[in-house]
Amino acid sequence: MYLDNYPQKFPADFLWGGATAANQIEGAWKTAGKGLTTAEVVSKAENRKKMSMDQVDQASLAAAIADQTTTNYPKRRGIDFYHHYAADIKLFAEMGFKVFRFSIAWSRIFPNGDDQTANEAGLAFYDRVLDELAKYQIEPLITLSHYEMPLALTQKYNGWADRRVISAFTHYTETVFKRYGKRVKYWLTFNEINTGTWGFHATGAIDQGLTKNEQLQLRYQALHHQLVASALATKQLHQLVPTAQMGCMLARMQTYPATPNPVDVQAAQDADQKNLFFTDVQVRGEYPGFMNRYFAEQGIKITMQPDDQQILSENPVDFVSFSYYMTTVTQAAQDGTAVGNMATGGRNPYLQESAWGWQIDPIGLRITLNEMWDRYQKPLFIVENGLGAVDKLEDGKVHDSYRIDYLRQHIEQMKEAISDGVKLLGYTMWGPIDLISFSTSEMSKRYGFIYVDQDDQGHGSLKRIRKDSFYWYQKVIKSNGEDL
Ligand code: BGP
Repeated sequence: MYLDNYPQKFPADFLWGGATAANQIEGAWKTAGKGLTTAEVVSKAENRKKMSMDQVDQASLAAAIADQTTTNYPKRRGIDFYHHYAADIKLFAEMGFKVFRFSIAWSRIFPNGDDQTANEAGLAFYDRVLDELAKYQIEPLITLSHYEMPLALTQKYNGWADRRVISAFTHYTETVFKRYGKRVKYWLTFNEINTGTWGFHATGAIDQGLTKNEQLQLRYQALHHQLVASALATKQLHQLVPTAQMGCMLARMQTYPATPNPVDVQAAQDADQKNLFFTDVQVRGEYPGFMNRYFAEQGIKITMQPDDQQILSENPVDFVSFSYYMTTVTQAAQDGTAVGNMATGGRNPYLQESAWGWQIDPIGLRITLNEMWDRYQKPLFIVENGLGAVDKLEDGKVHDSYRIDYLRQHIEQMKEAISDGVKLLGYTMWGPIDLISFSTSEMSKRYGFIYVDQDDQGHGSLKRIRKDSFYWYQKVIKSNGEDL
């Protein structure tokens, strides 16, 4: 017998689809009893030139808490998916979607995050969304928390910085598992959990005014609470719905060493480990040694309750999901620390970049898939990937060949990785319908196959228009990735 066989096609049950988040599409920010979220009060546009994104976010969040004055209008409007969901899902079905990733707004279910009873009108909205998906046999993939937190919990507890938020979260997750569990097989806990080290958006914890070390202390402690909450939600799901599967979600950014100099290679490995730390805990169930060393060296002390370690080790996730937009380059600095790691992004002369400076690296996706599979041996799911671009609407059409090129190249590399032996469950490209950008809060950074007639100021008919890429993706799904 010879070993002369390897997969050369996408598996027949491969899940093709698209991904969104509540605060970037829904709108209807105070409809049917919904509470405010942090995402709806941070104000991105102002002061951007003077401050970093995180500083702007934190300053406006602090102001909103003090006097409720700041407003993120685009996030409050979204693309009004709340009222267009049926027509939008019909368009996804027309493309042949097998899966649709969306998030539940916690504050639609519990307006203050920790209310005793759930808001029935909020629960009913997601019932309607699920009904619509079922109509077209589109599998839902639900993110429990995507870059937002009920504002009341930030006011009361400073978000995930406080351990008490864990029980508020698990009350919420228990409620939605009980309500939707029978109809939803795939779940994710926290979107891009690692970005909690970058700023408040993922933790809902304000830390402006603290020293760098104090900030790190607060952020990693908040993240510890999220890791425990994630494990507890996984436990609940497995108990309540044994057939369902829980995934973790990482903003994966492979980083290359700037040169073959071992100090650069080591610095790149170090940056990579800090990125993979989160999935390491969620898959392997314990803090990796390199982080214990890092915490000790930085004077960071993670407070754990006696059974935290057991909770983490007994409840690993079932699959590993991640977003993939770019790779970066890391170089060792004179003092041994890394320069140009994930957060700061070193330039790679071999790669082109998007209009927003995101380095486009399809081969990096194959490398990433191989490394993640090798490290975890758990099924992988690419739950975000795509090109943010300014589209031109001409005579009612959008000729977005640049988007098709980007996606085609990435899908080709996914296929290579499958041939390499990687187990890949599916692919939900980011923003199948144009939505509000996370980083800019603008409409004009578009990802979609479907154009939405709305400008940055919120003017427009909200009409949905199929772009050229719409028909292309339809063909890709129909041929199960053969006709690219
Ligand atoms: C990811 C987020 C998404 C999304 C995407 C694109 O980090 O999970 O919410 O928005 O990035 O980013 P942006 O909208 O800033 O272009």
